[in-house]
Amino acid sequence: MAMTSKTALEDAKKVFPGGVNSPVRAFKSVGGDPLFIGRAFGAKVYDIDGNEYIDYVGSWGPMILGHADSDVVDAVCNTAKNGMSFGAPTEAETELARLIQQAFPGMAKMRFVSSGTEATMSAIRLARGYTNRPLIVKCEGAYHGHADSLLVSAGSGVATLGIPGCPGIPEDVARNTLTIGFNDADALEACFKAHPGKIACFIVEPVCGNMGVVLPEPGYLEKVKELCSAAGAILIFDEVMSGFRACFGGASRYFGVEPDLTCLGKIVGGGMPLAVYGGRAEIMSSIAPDGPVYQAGTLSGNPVAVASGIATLKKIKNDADFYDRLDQTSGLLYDGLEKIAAEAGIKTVANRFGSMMTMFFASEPVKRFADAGKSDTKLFARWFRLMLSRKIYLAPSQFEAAFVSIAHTSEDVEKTLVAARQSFAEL
Ligand code: HOZ
Repeated sequence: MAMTSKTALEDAKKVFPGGVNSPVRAFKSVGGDPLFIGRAFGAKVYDIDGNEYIDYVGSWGPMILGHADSDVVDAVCNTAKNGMSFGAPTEAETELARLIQQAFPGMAKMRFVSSGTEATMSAIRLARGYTNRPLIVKCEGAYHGHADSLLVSAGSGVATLGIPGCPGIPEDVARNTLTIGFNDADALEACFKAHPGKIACFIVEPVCGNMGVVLPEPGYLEKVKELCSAAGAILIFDEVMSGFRACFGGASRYFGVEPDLTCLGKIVGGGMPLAVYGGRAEIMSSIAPDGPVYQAGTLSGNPVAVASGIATLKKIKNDADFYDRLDQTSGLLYDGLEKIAAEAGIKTVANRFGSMMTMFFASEPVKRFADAGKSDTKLFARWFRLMLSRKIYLAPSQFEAAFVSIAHTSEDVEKTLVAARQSFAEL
């Protein structure tokens, strides 16, 4: 008998905790069962039950070209035919690095890894190794992957599931992570004052994505850069989500603030497991084998993932009005949702950075996690399910982003807005 999403989940639960390989996929905070996906093409995903959905999850960010883009698929297939992994350098890695440098000129030197978690974890180690300082500062509700030091007061699945503190992280490790509110430069200044010469870095998503989308207030990024420089601490921008979302570059290019180190993932691998950290050459020269800070990986710079990244970035770069078109479609969706929610009398706050956005079921502006946390998550969950029943696939959490790809058409957006209007009416 053919499997359905329901029976596939039961089967998966026998081998995976919650039946999934990453917690937010389990739909725990919105109810119902996750869709098991059979295939995806362009802006659509198809579940194994035979349904077609307009997809705003986009594999949680990477699929900016839409699913199964033919140039990317060709690059991946052709590369795989010549070997899947060598554990040795290839010329293509340098080619991808050069492309990344065009978008992130501050990444004078970089290191490829396989996931955003690895990138941020390694950047933190580098910052500590380079400065010889123990403490790090992060923002409440920010999620920088699941490394021990970074799971303190984390967003994404940790916020979604309401996990207060993660067992398994020794007190001694957690103590070295200080947390402050996003958009609160005074709090960062206070940290530097309270711990002089002890803070290795401030790691921040310049545009938050993992507490839902939250934008930096004017002057905030400039101020944190100034504070970090004055304190001799490394400023790390985690642009795993914001990288390539609003321009051929990141929030650093968009807002004109250059960090010391940058972490990228998702789009940079075009849907394959590839991420990267990099920045000032002087700092990066502390990484082994040039320096003593050790970090390695069998699949780092994997040729198939690198080919996918090159094909993706080239396609974006060579398309002169790529970001204008993407912005137009994203704006249509964002403006439409705001208008429809207001007409329905539902209090929402929508935040957008280029092609990533979150509609919070909140009544006050969302500038940090404390604001996002006031959202009516139960109402969001009902709306999510109503939208899903109308074949619109959104991230199953209030504290995540919706991603628009270049494959989304204005018709897709119109259909989404019709579904949104009907769903709001039913709340
Ligand atoms: N950490 C991702 C969301 N920000 C979730 C990844 C996944 O479940 O695939």
